[in-house]
Amino acid sequence: MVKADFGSDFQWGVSSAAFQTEGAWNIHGKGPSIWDTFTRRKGKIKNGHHADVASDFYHRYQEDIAFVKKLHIPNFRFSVSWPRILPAGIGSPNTKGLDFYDRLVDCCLQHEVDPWVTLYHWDLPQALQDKGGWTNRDVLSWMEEFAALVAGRIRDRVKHWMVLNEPTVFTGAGYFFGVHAPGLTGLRNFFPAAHHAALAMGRVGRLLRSEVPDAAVGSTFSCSGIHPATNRRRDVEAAKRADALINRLFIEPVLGIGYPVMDLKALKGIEKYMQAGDDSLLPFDFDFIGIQNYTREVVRHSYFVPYLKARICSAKSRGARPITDMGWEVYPESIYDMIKKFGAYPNVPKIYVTENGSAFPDTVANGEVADLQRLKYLQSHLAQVLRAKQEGLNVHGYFVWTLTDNFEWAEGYDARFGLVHVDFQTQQRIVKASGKWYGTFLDDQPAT
Ligand code: GCO
Repeated sequence: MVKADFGSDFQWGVSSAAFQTEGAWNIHGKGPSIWDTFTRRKGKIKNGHHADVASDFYHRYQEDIAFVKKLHIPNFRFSVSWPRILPAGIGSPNTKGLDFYDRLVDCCLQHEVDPWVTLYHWDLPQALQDKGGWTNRDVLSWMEEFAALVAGRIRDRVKHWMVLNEPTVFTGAGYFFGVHAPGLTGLRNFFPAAHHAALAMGRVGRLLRSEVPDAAVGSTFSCSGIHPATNRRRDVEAAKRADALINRLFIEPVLGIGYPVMDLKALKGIEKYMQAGDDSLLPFDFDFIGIQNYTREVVRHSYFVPYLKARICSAKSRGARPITDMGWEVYPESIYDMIKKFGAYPNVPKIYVTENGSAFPDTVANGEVADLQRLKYLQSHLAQVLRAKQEGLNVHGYFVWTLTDNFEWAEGYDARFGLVHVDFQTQQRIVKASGKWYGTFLDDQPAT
C-alpha cells in the first residue's frame, strides 16, 4: 500500500482538539469551560488529572506545527476554544484569544499545512452551562455568535469547517451518563441537548455558508460497526436499537430522514422538545461528512438497561484480541463498514475519515518510542479505507487521531493516542515509530 493508491486528490491529515492540547486554561483572558469545571470535580477524571497545562499547545503550537510539516502531513484539524475567544460565551470577545487562532492559522500556512477548523469540540463556556448549556434552545443563537466571530477572523485563510465534533458522544456522555462535562444525567437533559445539537448543525452550517462563501462545510460523527452477540432474534433487535442510537441519531435528521424513532421507540421523547418548523430546520446539505471510527461494538439484549434494552459486551469480556488502552477491540473492518454505511445514504457528497487512531502504552527507550501496535493499527485501518476507495465508495480523506499525546477526557493522560510522544513533566516531544511511518508514507519525495 502506497499513498498513490488513494489517488492524488485524497486528503491526508491529523486531528486535534483545543481542550485536549492547549492548556493555558486561565491566561490572556480565557474564561472557564465546562471541562475546566468538570476536571475539578472529585472522582470524575482518572487519577485526578486535569488539563490546565495539557500538552501546552497554546505556547508550543509552533513546535507542534513544525512536526506536522516534518511528517509531510498536508492538513491539520484543530478546534477553537469557545471560552478563549468569548469568556462569557457571548458578548465581548477576547482579542488575545482571537489573536491566538490567527497566529495558529498563519503558522500552519507558513508550513504549507492547510488548517481545518472544528468549531465545537466539547468545551462549552461555563457561563453558558450556567444557563442550561445544550439543554437551552438559546444555544443556537449563542453558537451562531461564536461561529460568526471565528469566521470573521479567519475565513480568508480557512476553507474547511466542521460545526460539531461527535454530537452523540458529547450529548450522551455529557448529558445522559454524566461521565463527561457537564456531568448531567437522564433523558430530561439528554433529549433537549440532542435536539439542539442536531439543530445547531444546520443553523451554524447555513451561517458558515453565508459568511465564508467558498467554504467546504461539514460536521463530524462518531460511528462503530454494531454486531449482535448471537443471531438470536432478540440480540439482532438489540443491535438495531443500539445502531439507531450510536450511528444514526444525528446523521439522519441532518440528511432529512428524521430521527430513527422507528428502530428506537424511546427516541419519541425527543419530540417534546421540537417546535413547529423544526423538521425543515434540521436538514442541511453539508459539503462533506466527517466520520470517526475506532472500533466495533458487540451488543446483546438486556432487560436491565432502561429504554435501550441492550448492552454492549466489552471487548475484554468477549476475550477479543488485541485490545487498546481504551479497552477497545482492534477491528479494522469496522472502518470499511462505516464508510459503506454512511456512503449508502442519499445526498452524502463526500466522506472524510476525520479521526481514527489508537491508545497503547508507550515506552521511551534510548530516546525512541517503538509503538509497533499503533503503527500496525494505522496500517490495517488504512488498508480498509483503501478497500473502500477501490470499491468506488465515497471516501476522500483520512486524518489520524492525533498529533501529540494529550488529555484524553475522563481517561486523563493515561491513554496515549499521539504520533508524537509527550513527556507531561518536561513537555519534551519524541516522534514515535508510528509518526515516522506516517511521515514516510506521506512523503512525496522520499530520499533514495
Ligand atoms: C472523540 C474525540 C477525541 C478523542 C478520541 C479518542 O472524537 O472522541 O474527537 O477527542 O480523544 O476520539 O477517544
